[in-house]
Parts: sequence; C-alpha cells; structure tokens
Amino acid sequence: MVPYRDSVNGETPVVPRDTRQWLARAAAMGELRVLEGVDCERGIGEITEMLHHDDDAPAVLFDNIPGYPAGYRMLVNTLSRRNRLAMTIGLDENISAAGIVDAWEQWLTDVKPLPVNLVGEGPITENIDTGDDVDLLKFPTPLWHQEDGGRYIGTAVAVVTRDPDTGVVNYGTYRAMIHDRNHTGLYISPGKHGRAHQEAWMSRGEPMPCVMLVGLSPLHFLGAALEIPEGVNELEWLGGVTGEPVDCIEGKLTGLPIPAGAEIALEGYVLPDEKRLEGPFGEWTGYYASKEQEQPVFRVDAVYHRNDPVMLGCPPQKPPYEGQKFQQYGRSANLRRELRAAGVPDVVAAWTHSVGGCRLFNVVSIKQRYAGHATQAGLAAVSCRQGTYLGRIVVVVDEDIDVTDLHEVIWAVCTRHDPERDVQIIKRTTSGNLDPAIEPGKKGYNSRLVIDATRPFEWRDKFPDPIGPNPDEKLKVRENWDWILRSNA
Ligand SMILES: Cc1cc2nc3c(=O)[nH]c(=O)nc-3n(C[C@H](O)[C@H](O)[C@H](O)COP(=O)(O)O)c2cc1C
Ligand SMILES: [Mn+2]
Repeated sequence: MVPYRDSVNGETPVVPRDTRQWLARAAAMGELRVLEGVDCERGIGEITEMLHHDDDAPAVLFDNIPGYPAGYRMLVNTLSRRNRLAMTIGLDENISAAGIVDAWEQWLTDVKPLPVNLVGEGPITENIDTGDDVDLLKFPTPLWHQEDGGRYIGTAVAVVTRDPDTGVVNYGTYRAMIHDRNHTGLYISPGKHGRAHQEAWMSRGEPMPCVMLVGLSPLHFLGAALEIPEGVNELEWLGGVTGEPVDCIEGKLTGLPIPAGAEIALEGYVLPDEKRLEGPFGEWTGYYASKEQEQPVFRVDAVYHRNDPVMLGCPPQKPPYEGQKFQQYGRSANLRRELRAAGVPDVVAAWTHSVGGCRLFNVVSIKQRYAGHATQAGLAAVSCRQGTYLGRIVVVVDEDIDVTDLHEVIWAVCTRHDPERDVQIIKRTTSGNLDPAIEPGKKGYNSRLVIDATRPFEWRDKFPDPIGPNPDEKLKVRENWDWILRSNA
C-alpha cells in the first residue's frame, strides 16, 4: 500500500485533491469569503439562498458557528460559478460554457475509469468515533429552509453503496435528514443507481452497507451528483477524468471505499426493517412537492473525520440554484450526444436551462437541412433519455442563436415562430412525483410544448437578416474584451 498523497513530486496537483487544496485555490482566485459567528438556525440557510441566486457570488466558508466548536466549518456555493467549476475539475478557469460541454461530452464517451488506490490511513482517519461516541449532532448542520422537516446533514453528499450481486460500487448524492445522534433518513428516488442497490439488499432482507460522505471535496460532490452511466463506479470515473486514481481507505465495518482525503464520513447500514418520517425538504423544482414521507433509515455505527472538519452544503432552492448551475453542462452535453446518436443531423448545440432545473426548458440549435428537420430535432429532444423525465418545453432554434443565452432564445421565439404554424403539444409524456403542475394523486404523465423557432425552411432565404455577431464571433469578442466588463480600472 502506498500512503495518501496530497502532492505529486512535491508539487500541488492541477486538480485539487481535497477540500483544503480546493479552499487554497479558491482563496487565491479571490473566490472565497470566510464568515464567522453566523448561526445554524436561520443565518447560514438565508445567506446560502442569497449566494445561490447571484451569478457572481463567491464560495463561503462559515466558521465559529454558535453552539459548535471553532474550526467545525460549513462550506457552501462551491460550484455555482464557471471559473470555480473549471478549477475544480482541472479545466482552464476562463473556459466558455461550450468548452465545458465539449469536455463533458468527451468524458461521457471516452474516459477510462481508474481503479481506486487503497491506502492504510489518511486525513480522514485522524478521528474515528464508534459506539456511544457516535454523535451526528456535534457537526453544525443548518436548518436550510425554514419549512424543512429537520436538519439535513446530507445535501452535498456522496453515498457509497455496493450492488450485492455484481459488487459494483456507486457514488450518488441523495438527501439525508438527521433523526437522532446515530440515525439519518435516506431518500433515493426511483431509477437512481443507489435505489437499485437498496432494493436488492432489502429484497434479501439484509442491511445495506453504506458510507455517506458529508464533508468531501467539491470534485467528489460533482462526481456523485451527475448522471454517469449505470455500472460505472463514479470514484473510478473521477480517477479517469483527473488522470489520478482516488486514494481510498477501506471502511473498517463495511469494507466500502472511503476517500482518504475526505473531511467527514459516516459508516453504517441502511436497515431492512425500519422506516421513519422524512421531509419535507425544499426540492429542485422550487417547491415542497413531496411531503413528509416514510423513508429508509441509515444507522451510523462509525464517524470518521479530519481535525477541524469542513462540511459541504448544497441545499436545493428555487431554480437556478448551485446544483443546476453545474448540472447544466453535463446534462447539455448528454442531450446533444443523445440527439446525435439518435440520427438527428447537424445538431449544433443543446442546452438544458438551469431556470428549468435542467429538465423543464431545453433548447436545441440545428443547421437546417430539409423540411421537417426542426420538428425531428424537437421530437427527439422530447423523447431521448435525457429529455424524457419531467420535461416541459423544448425550443428548436437556428445555428446563429446562442442556446445558452435566454435572451437570444426568447428573442428567436418572439420573432421566428408563429404559434399557429410552429407549436406542437405532445400528450401523455413521462413526468414524476415532483411535477408541481400536475394534480396530487394524478402524477405520472404530463405533456410537452415543442416550439419551432427556426426560420421557416421553405422561405428561409427571404427571412430578414439578424443584426450582430454569430455565436463564434460573439465568443471571440468576449474572449478578447470581457476584461472591460469585469475591471474597475
Ligand atoms: C444538491 C442535490 C441534491 C440531490 N438530492 C437527491 C435526493 O435526495 N434523492 C435523489 O434520488 N437524487 C438526488 N439528487 C440527484 C442525484 O444525485 C443524481 O441524479 C445522481 O446522478 C444520482 O447518482 P446515480 O446516478 O449514481 O444514482 C440530488 C442532486 C443534487 C445536485
Ligand atoms: Mn451511478
């Protein structure tokens, strides 16, 4: 076993290995504020909501939280800004939105996962509490929204589970509310990989071995929160993306991999024969759409943490919030990839807008080739895997429209589509329990609006010319001149 490495030949790696390296990089970029004395009852939740809804807001580290030991910290809003997201995953901090989507598409198709590197100990083993010493209440867990049913220690989490049949390990973000000193809830929605593992263990009547990281590097949160194909161990995928295998210890009780550089890990079992009320909790649609409900219980038998641990927080808010501000790149990459794979020609770009929770409002741009091409693209965007769950509106635009820019998209809708000619409603499509627009008791189906906001194919040559740059030209001007927008000099 080689020891935990926080440097490569004495150099700090390009991709921050752990939370401490991430904090140092964010501080050097001028992207981190430290706030002291803010309380868990209201203050942290209220400030986090404000940060999520300002595009230029920094990451914030709360310290000296009243009622908790100094040094027990809470870090929020890490991945909401593109430059911090890029830094987290080893891309150029000035990369464009399209640049991240291109990188993501490549990671989704070409990355070779790297097995984790097992180490005997690491920062995470600095403190290990077991038995009566296990106490989740010692960590500063905020009441994130005033109407929440409890304290959610698990928001920006990674939950490690193993398939009992295949042995495949999964790393997913699923919410966890504290029930008491050594129990939390665990809400995994149907279709998620962790849910399949849970169902497999429960059907055997056996407790599910589980590790929940509630203090972890933003990179690991990103890997756990994004939709990566089934059967891919996200820890190994992260190793492939960064070119460095993730150093892990083996959990002493479960044998599950625990990143050695993580801040706080809870280890134990999801019980086969117990459920407790969980929720309500603010959800990604901007509502409390699922009320208090009976959900499985995670019994925590061991707590591992670094000295002066840093928790990571990302409570869902009305869109667009932090989660969607980073999800938009991965989901947009996936939408474009699936449209191309479905045989739609000349798809230029696709964008799952964060204001629609990266599901409810999707835009596709094409270079029109033939009559009906725009309809084909729109219907494919409704029906492909990325577009099917809880979609609502799809807009198809020409290639001169920047799909990421809501102003341009709505301008195209306002000036190129005529409702009588260009709107279609598709009925009985896939919705879900969280759809606020569908009456309680009737959830399951919804319908879709497909707007063709391209120039009508048959008379496109007579359509008036737009003013201003095309997306490539616009990008170039911004690359050269955007310092004018940001500089006070
Ligand atoms: C902040 C945040 C909170 C989330 N909470 C939940 C949750 O409580 N339950 C759930 O099933 N998915 C939740 N998700 C979505 C999943 O993490 C996401 O779909 C991920 O891909 C799941 O991993 P899996 O694909 O390995 O199942 C959340 C995502 C984010 C960003
Ligand atoms: Mn997965």
